[in-house]
Amino acid sequence: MGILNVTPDSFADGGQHDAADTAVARIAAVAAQGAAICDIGAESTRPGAAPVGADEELRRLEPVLAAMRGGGIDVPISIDTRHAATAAAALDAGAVLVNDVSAGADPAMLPLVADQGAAVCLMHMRGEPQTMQDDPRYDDVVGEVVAFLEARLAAAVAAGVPEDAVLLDPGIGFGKSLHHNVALLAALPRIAAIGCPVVVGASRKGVIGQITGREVVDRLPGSLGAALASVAGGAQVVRVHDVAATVDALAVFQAIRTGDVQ
Ligand code: HH2
Repeated sequence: MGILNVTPDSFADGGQHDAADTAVARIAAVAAQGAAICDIGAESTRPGAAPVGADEELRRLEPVLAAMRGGGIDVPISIDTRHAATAAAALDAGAVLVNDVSAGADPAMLPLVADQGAAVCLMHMRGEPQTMQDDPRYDDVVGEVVAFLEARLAAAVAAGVPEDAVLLDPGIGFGKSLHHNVALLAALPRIAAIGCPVVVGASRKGVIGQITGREVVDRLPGSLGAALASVAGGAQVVRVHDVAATVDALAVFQAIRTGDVQ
């Protein structure tokens, strides 16, 4: 899953793709580099970010939605939003997946996904982006995240979303310390055992910086380590900024793991 943030303030690519031409070019590049899906977000959810309403999200997304409606985009699109109104507009323009970092907190979100026959990624977050990194605490981070994801999966199914249309994500960096993030990355088999495809987004995040001592722009090697470890642990989707490098790393990893080389 390649990332496109049409935001002025995302932590890794803020301000790079918020003009119409650069956003559409980024989608084409993500596809050409081998991503199976392009995840488009219009609200930064980095620690400390102020919330963005659906109106502003839709204003930022409009050029991309217009390109989607015009048929100029040939990679499956995921819409990264907490707002059902934004998800509805993106699904209407052809998106196939709603990536909701609040796991369906908007009461209209899960019924919308069910009605539209879309898929949904439900992510664990503790608190709100603005304050989530203020001393997050858990008694048992893995157990609490697993229980939350199971409960949100049940809520999605109750709303009419088929279980096989749900993906689950432990939410790396969303209200978690370094130790919490590492514990969750090490516990992916437990999350995968819930039975849904697992998504992991660790690309260029603070956990990579804390382990390697690198600034955001120098976190590609560390991010590749996290992507490979995630897939080894059972993740089916890795959400990344550096698509070409990740595709190559995964190709080598999978060839060795399966012995399938032509
Ligand atoms: N992380 C971010 C945003 N959306 N969605 C899922 N499912 N999993 C994640 O880990 C995840 C996510 C934050 O990363 P990014 O979009 O690069 O930055 P920002 O929130 O600053 O736009």
